[in-house]
Amino acid sequence: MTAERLLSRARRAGLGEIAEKVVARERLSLEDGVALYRAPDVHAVGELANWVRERRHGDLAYFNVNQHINYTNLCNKLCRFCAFQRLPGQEGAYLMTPEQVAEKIRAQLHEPVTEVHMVAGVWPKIPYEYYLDILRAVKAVRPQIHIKAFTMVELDQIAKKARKPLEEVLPELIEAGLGSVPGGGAEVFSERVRQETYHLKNSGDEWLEIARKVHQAGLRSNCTMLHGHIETPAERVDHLDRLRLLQDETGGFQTYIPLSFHPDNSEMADVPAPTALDELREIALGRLMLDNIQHVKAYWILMDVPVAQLCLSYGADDVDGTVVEEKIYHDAGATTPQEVQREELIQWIRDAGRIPIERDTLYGVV
Ligand code: V47
Repeated sequence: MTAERLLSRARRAGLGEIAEKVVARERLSLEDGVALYRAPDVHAVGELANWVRERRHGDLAYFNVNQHINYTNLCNKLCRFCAFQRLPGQEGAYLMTPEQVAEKIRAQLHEPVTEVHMVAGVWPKIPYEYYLDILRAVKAVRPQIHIKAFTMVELDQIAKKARKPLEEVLPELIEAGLGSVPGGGAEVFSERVRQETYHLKNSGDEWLEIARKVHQAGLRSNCTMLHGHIETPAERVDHLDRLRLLQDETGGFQTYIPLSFHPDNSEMADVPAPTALDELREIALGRLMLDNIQHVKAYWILMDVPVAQLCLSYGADDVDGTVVEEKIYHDAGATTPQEVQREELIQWIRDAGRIPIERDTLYGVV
């Protein structure tokens, strides 16, 4: 699409001034962000985001061959949106031993897996050594694999158990095999929302401070926002802006992933789930507001696959990976498969009109 057509389409949707900034590569303001959330024509918002996406990545769409391991569902944070957490003695509660984690890796040795994504609940009785042991257990079975593990919230707990500052703990985790950090646990930085739905979890400022330390230790991380529950458009824009400001400082975020709320089996089961149009808009807002983060991921596991395919024309350039055994979203009612074959993922991307590129965790082409 030419710039003229983009501008005239945006003007008809009342987004002319924002479109001019997009074309001129100017940073969008908080007011622009709220206007994009409130714009009735979501497709016009998507076209702006697609313009930015194609300017950065052309027709390329990234995926990887990965494996998820959720090593425990024991958690003391009691987030009201979460259906995965358990307390000891509750039905289904588990904590994998390092040997069980190793067994999960061994079970996929026949697949060309390049990454393990390892996150879990926060349980204070788990000793510091356990975290080092599960990293070493993975590397002992598959030395070449990249370990993307431990959200900022888990890292906070790990440092508490180590009784050392995070700055000293991170090099030890890296030595044991940690390669990068996933984006979870950020939820929405708004203190109002935190008090109502996850008051035991780190505050937004704390999450950002841990991410800063992670980046300063030389690790890349991802970042997320959990959307579609009780947060307002202004609170979402504030969240995106705070990610953008930290990125200006550290440059350590490589991918942004909006996570749409899945209400089933959670304490917030009465809150309606976001619609497909909400998911498309959220991807577009991420692409338009986060002008300094290279990638935007449509995590196919939490969307219907056709929605993830559409997201590739609404700002996303990545769909995550093959996954294998996902628990957090399937406990919360996701009906997508838990695993997909590499060839199927490639076909989904081709069917969406994009060129599939297999990447490793740090976006090296495989
Ligand atoms: O931290 C939990 C969220 C996150 C629900 O970095 C929920 O590449 C919606 O962060 N409805 C974990 N969201 C998943 C995550 C992630 C996923 C894929 C890729 C990457 C990456 C990161 O899921 C949690 C929390 O924010 N979450 N329960 C729920 N019911």
